[in-house]
Amino acid sequence: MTKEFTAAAILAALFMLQGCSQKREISGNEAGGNEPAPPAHVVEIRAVGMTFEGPSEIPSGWTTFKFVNASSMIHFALIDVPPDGITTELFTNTVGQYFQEAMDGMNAGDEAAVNAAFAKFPAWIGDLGRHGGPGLLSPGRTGETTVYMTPGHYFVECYVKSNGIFHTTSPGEGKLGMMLDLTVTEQQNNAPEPVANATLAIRNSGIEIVAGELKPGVNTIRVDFVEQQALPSFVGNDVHLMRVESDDSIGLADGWLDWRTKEGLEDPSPVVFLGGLNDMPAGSHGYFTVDLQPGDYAFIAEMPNPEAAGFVLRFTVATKS
Ligand SMILES: [Cu+2]
Repeated sequence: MTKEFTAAAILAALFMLQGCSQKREISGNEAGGNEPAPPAHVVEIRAVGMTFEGPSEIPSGWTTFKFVNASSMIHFALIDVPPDGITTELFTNTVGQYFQEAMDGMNAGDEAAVNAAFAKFPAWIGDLGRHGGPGLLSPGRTGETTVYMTPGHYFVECYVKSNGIFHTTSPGEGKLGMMLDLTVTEQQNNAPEPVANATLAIRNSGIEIVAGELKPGVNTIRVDFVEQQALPSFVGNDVHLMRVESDDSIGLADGWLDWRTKEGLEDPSPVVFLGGLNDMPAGSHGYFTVDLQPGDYAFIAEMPNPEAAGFVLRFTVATKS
């Protein structure tokens, strides 16, 4: 059971890797008009329909991913670190495909089909790493998430579902779902590390604010992954920011954040998400920036029943006095 769950967790991770993608280089020439070109450390990734658009190559260093959700669906942009030689195509045709088969089996209540799908996962799935990336972001919004990128090969993926189909799943022969290949070069962007006004610590027991405070206006939030874990559902610790607009907001989000259920991670989401930071290894840290109007919010994790696991942290942003 434990072994199966571990394998499943690994698979889940792989799932995330598959994603959409149209590759293009973002250059100053595309800024148009009199707008200055964005600095090299700001990398725009756009969600357009069920594809990602973004550069295929970026310099290394502290990198701010400006995640523009230009679609009508909720998405995230998880950065995966694939083992050597694993391409987005291979990932799509193996792990992505098998996750979808497992999901189809779950929806049909066919346990044998689920087990058969998980049994197909390649051994390299256990070597798949995660490196943060922008958290859940509702349609029409822009999020900013900053992580330190070392040279290498990465994938960006979104495994939200539409009509029971993971966004990472190939929409047809030879096509990628929400998956983007990203190569980080040896060239340095020389960007400074962001300065945060609040710091969150994530442990396997939950999320807490360990320094600073949230304020009205623009907040840069540092997230320290003190601990990381591989849950039976194949996901780990992360943090997303949601609006709390009614008494049932937390409960609705809590039920939605388990991808294994029919309604889980299915677009549209029952609450508004404002971004966050996806899974990173223990001992690492990243940042996300969000403009907060006065109101009620919660940090929450994408895992089964985050509230019971300690991964819901409510807070209120008061009106400026
Ligand atoms: Cu998506």
